[in-house]
Amino acid sequence: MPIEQTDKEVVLTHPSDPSTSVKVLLHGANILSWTVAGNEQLWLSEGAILDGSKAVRGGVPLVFPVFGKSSSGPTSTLPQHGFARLSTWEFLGQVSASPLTVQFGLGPENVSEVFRKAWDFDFTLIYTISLGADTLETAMRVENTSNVDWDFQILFHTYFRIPDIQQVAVKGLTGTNVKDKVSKTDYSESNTAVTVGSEVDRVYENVDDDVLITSSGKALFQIDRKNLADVVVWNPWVNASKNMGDFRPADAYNSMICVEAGSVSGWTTLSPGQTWECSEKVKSLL
Ligand code: TA6
Repeated sequence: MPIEQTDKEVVLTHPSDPSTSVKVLLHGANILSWTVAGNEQLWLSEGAILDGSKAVRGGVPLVFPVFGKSSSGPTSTLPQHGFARLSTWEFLGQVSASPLTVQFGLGPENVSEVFRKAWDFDFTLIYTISLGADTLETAMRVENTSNVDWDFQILFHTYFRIPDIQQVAVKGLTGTNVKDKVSKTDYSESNTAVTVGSEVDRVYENVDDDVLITSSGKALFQIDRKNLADVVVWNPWVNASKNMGDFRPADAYNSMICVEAGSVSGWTTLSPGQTWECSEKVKSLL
């Protein structure tokens, strides 16, 4: 069956290869797994909590309407990274057979009272997921269904599974402005290949080039983005991994890297009736 649905999750299986699939948890519309020819492409923590009580540690959590924590404005009382990853989305069904494509929806009616009070605007999010033979495409349509303007940030917080962090590099970031949360500095990236040898938590702003994740010089993933100008690179390394209760095993920082496509270095304002769209296409080159 190309699409299997339970009350908790939806699984898409590629029509011509049963070992190529994507699994989506309705909680957060969080992609938990993406396999290509039987090989898992995403990292999911062994300690990930999947019962809806917490954000999922791994796969592709959705960040909306705020990235991180904001100190002022309507999103300032929302939790880190907003409510999209903490809400139960509606499965809207299949929209195409080739590529196999499904949609999920989120509106105020799906958001908890607490978050609604915190961010009391009408909105509609339509999340589209397409599974190709070696690609995973995710797209988001944001609509302001209220009668006032509101601002938002959005990001696909993708956890990639990698063989060894010491061999990994991220390419396509050269010359971009970086907001480095670890060193608390801003600078222009001079490296042609960004490597990880300690905790990394950076927002690369207005990245023009396609982004490539490589291992020992061999391309693993190619990331194409539409309307997602920023790229966040995160690896918690030793200490921050230990400080996260749901990050397991503790040395898993060796096997994951977050390379996150987003619109987070500023805010997007939507007026009543206006819509905004973005997408990311990841190609597995393994
Ligand atoms: O996207 C990187 C980041 O913002 C880091 O600062 C780190 O906090 C990470 O997200 C995980 O955030 P979480 O709220 O899921 O623990």
